[in-house]
Order: sequence, then C-alpha cells, then structure tokens
Amino acid sequence: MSFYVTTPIYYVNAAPHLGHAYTTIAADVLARHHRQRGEEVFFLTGTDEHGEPVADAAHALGVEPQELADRNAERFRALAPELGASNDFFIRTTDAEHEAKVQEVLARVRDNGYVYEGTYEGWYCPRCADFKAENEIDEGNRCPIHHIELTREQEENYFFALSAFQERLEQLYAERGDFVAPRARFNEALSFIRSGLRDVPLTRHNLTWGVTVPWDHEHVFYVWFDALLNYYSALSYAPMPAGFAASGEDLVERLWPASYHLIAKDILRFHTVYWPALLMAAEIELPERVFVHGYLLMDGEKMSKSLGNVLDPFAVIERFGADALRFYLLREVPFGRDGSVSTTSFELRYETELANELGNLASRTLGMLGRYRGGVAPEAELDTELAEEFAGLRARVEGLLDAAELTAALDEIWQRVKRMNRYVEERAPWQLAKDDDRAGELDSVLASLLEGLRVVGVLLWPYMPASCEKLLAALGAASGSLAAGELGAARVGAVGTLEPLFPKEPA
Ligand code: ME8
Repeated sequence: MSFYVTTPIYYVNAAPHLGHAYTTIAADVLARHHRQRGEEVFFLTGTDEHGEPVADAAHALGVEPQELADRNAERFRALAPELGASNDFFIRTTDAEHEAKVQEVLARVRDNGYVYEGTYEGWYCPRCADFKAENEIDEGNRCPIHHIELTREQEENYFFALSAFQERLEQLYAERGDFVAPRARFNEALSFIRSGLRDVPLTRHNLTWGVTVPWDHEHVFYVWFDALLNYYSALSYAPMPAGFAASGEDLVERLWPASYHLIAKDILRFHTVYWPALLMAAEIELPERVFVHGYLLMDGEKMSKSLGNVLDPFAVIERFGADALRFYLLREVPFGRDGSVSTTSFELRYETELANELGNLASRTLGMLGRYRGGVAPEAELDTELAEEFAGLRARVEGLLDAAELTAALDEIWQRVKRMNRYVEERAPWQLAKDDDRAGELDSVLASLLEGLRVVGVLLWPYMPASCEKLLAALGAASGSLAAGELGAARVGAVGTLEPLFPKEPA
C-alpha cells in the first residue's frame, strides 16, 4: 500500500504565515497516521516561484525574482521542520528537473491536440494570477479576494482547450462522489463545470519569469499549469525515502496517482477543474481525492499576506512548542470549515485541554503508580467500563482519517482523554490505596489508566508527535504501529519519569 499526500506549493512573494502552516500540519497528520499503518508514505510540500505574484513582489523590492524566490523558499523550507512536519521532499518550481517535466508534459498536451493560438482579452488579478470571469468581479472592478483593482489584459497566447473536457469532467464527478470533499466543495466544483467551461490561456507573452514554452521561446507557461504539475514532476526526481522496500519501480510507478491533495477553497477551481482536465489531456491518471479545508480567520477576514493580518506561527511555536499549535489549529477549527483563531482561544485550549486534561492525567497517573506500586504497572485485568469506552476507537479514527476528517478523529480520541479524567475522579485511587482489601481494584484502575494513556499516545502521535513520544517513552511503549492503538494490545510494564508535557508557564 502507498499513500501520497500533498500541500499546495506556496508563493514565495512573502514569508510563510499561519495559513500555510495549517495545511502543512494537516498533511503531516495524515502522513504520520498512514506511516503508522505500515504504508509507504510520501509527503510533498514546496514553493511556487514563477508568475506575476512573485515577479511583482520582487520588482517592488528592487530585487530579481530569483533572489526573492531563494530567500523566501528557504523560509518555507525551514518552517516545515519547525512545525514538526515530516515531508519527504521539498519541491521548488525553479528546480531544473521540474521545469523540464513541465515542458515535456505540456508539449504532450499540445501534441494531443489541446493547444491552439488565440488572443485573450479580459480581467486579470495579478495577486491571484487568475483571469476573472464577469460574474466573479466585485464592484469597482475589484478582485473579490484581494480587493485590488483588476487589470485589463489583452495578449496573444496559446490556449488550453479546457472546454473539450466538459463532458469527461461531468462524468468524473458522476462516477467519483469522493473526488472532492467536503460535499459543499464537490458541488461548487461541479456547478462551475456545469455552468460551461471556457478555454484558458496556457502561456503568457508579456511575462518572462516562468518556464519557457519549448515550441515558442517568446512565451512562458501560465504559472498555474507550471505549479499544478509539481505534484507529478516531484516524483520523477525526488530521492526514494529510506523506509521504502526495494523494488524495481520508481516513485512515479509506486506513488502516482496522489492519494490526497489538501488545499484551501481559494484554489478550488484550479485543483478540481483545470488539474483533472490537464491530466486527461496529457493522458496521466487522475489523483484520488482533493480535500478542501476552510480559512483560518482573524477578525472575520481570511488571514493572508496581501491583507497583512497575520498571526506569526514562529512566535507561537517558540513559546508553546509545535505540538500545541498543531493541536490547537485542528481542534479549534473544524477541518473543512472556516474558523476564527486568536491568542485568547489558543491560551484557553492550551491551559484547559493540553495542560489540565492530558498533561495532568499523565503526570497524575504516573505519580500514583510511583506512590502506590513503586512505578511498576500491575498485571491486573483491565476495567471493563474503560475497555468499553475504548472499544472500536482505533477503527473509528482510521475511518475518519480516510475521509481526512481531522477534527472529528481528534475529538474521538479526546473524548477518551476526558473520560479518563472522570474515571480518576470516580474511582479515586487515593481512597482505594487506603484499604488493603481493595488492592486488586487499585491494580486494575492503575493498569487501565496506563493502558488508556498508552493508546491515546499512539493515536494522538500523528497530531502531537514530540509530546506523544515523551509520554510513550515514559510508559516504555512505542508509537510506530497503529496496531498498538488498542487497549491491551501492548501492556505497559515498568514506568519511567515524565517531565510536564505542557507546562503551565511555558518559556
Ligand atoms: O495559492 N487559512 O499559494 P499561496 C487556511 N501558489 N489556509 C490558508 C490560509 C488561510 N487564511 N492562507 C493560506 C497559492 N492558506 C499557489 C498554490 S498549488 C499547485 C499552487 C493555505 O501561498 C491554503 O492551503 O497563496 C491555501 O490554499 C494556500 O495556503 C495558498 O497559498
């Protein structure tokens, strides 16, 4: 089994912000979960370096586009490990191998008869790098996303015959109800298709910052076609991950088609309409699914570098650690919907859920084991009540993560954390410890809590890898296999020490 997950490649016109961190974190959770299943996983992220958004930003700063790209690509590359992201490769669209692949695939699209010369005239947003139809324009000829005035473009271009794929796209949506999720986004894409597809520019004549069109050196490819192809081109030159079993196949053969493209709704149309059409035109298999998450909002507006209302992920990580940020974003904003984020709600969740509910549960449990049983886990039978609470949990988490329901899966696990907190209060081990006749009961309570913590550590590991590794190490357990995510699957033995997982007063 293989699992190939991607994030969008981010524009290098400015530094990374929390919105970028969000998609990267989400993709990382899926990648880690699938590695726990024992699958061959490939997780790709990277940067989109061509086109007007980058060329314009560079000119405004008085530097060459390549210089700006080099500077900001490094920041995006550095963000991934800071977030705890385990990406297997980082693609840059200025990589020579990527550029060569773009030329090869798009020449094939032309050979297959889907490219023709024409004149484009219409409205264009240089920040979106997108041509806007009349019904997508805000009052005053403004971009609905960036609120800037659109420019009128007239250009001799090569066109991609998108309209030729109208029927095949409709058929794709009829046959594959899970091609796009959530459902509302599927419907949005389908209704865009049904409204009638128009051909789109494949090349730009007035721009030089891009991949040269091999059959006409006066043109560069329109940045979106160059960018989308990253998902495919990366596999032709990324190194084989260390854990992959030996086989004669290269990464394209092993991993294509992609299992999941994660994106936000701003780039829905490119991924759910242009991308499948382009692949059909090039005779390449289509990806399995596109999951469209919502926007992180601050003060009710989409956070974005062009609007300047940005919360700095680096600052949060420095004080609270990457795990807290990962947990907060996926817990606070239901994955697939828009949601507001703020430092106030972050601090509240950190304190009540991470420090109190999980951190305290772990330190209390280990503390009681030390006090009452010398730090050695009793071999007692597990409490049936708690066992029932955990029954089927792993399978439900797997099912939800198959559908990229990251928030729902996290909640399933967190309900058990809350349950264990209540269990401690109900069973009051400190009372049981006073009564020698109830030693067996105390054994069972402690053994059950340790097992519960171990299971939670395994299942939460994709969300909070560093903290779960600490917890599991203290329990003498491992995070590697999802099969261990069942109560009783790998009993805890002797227990080590555990520093507070989420200190109340972080640095
Ligand atoms: O669109 N909330 O790059 P980009 C949630 N280069 N997610 C957000 C977000 C927010 N407020 N802001 C950004 C591009 N994102 C193209 C993509 S792909 C072939 C080319 C995330 O730098 C989200 O994943 O504008 C969104 O789709 C992406 O960043 C856009 O990043």
